[in-house]
Amino acid sequence: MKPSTSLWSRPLVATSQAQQIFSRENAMIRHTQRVFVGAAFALAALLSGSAEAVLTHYWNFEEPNGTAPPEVKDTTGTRHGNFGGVMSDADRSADVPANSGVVSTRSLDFGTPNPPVTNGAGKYVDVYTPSASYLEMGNTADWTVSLWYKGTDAGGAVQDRVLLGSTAGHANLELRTGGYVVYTHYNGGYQDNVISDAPVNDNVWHNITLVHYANQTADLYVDAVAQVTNESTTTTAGFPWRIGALMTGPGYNGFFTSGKLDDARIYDHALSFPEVYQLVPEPSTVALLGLAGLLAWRRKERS
Ligand SMILES: [Ca+2]
Repeated sequence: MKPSTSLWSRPLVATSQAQQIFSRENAMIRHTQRVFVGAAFALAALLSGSAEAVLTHYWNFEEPNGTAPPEVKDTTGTRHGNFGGVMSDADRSADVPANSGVVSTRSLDFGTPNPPVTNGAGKYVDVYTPSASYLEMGNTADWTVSLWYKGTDAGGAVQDRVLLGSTAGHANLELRTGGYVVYTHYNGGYQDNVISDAPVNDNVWHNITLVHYANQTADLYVDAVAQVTNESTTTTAGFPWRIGALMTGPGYNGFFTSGKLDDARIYDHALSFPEVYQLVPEPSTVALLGLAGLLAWRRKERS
């Protein structure tokens, strides 16, 4: 469209006091607009879910009748599980994360300690046997694993205190000595570079989210606060992450992880920071850190 002649031919006039005021007001309006646009953009990023992110496996432990196999149902996939060791339906707990963003009435309580001192057999969920196979997380694939953990487990050496995993693939999401959450992976030696800054064993519900990229790097979040980003997860093709159990690594049944677990999810997609943030929608203690994280993520996206 041809621009208006009157607009483009309007003569410039000398600066007057009125124009200076007008100019200052314009600057204020532009500044306000920028603030609103920035806030709206942040909000849009926060609220927009990725249409590409598919929740492929979801264990929420809400089974109304958990006494018949499969006792732990995969509500979006087919990786159902059964109680292992001395675990039973009585080990469902009403202690649930209050800010998981979904209605939760039950978690699974694996005991503290697990196993009970008076009983050598531990509590875990076996997600291997019903499918007769491990759920293999590709070394060179995008995926995200998210879960809620509450406990006081002191952690341990490699494969001692597994949250999700097995001993079949030399990679696990687990608790290291001191209660740090770590995505251990084997690359000629066990790598602990994808590890939390702070322990997660303070008996408070924590959301733990591991975002893995096809280029063999990962981000680790605790309560939607990035602990590490773009850390190497390089491992050899023969040692992927193979999930066969919750709260132990089958094959090492002397080791069981203490505490409670809820709302474990697997996505076939590397969630963005706003999507991770949505998993912890009311993080009263981390809201400002989350906002800072969002802004950092947006800067990273732009760079
Ligand atoms: Ca639940």
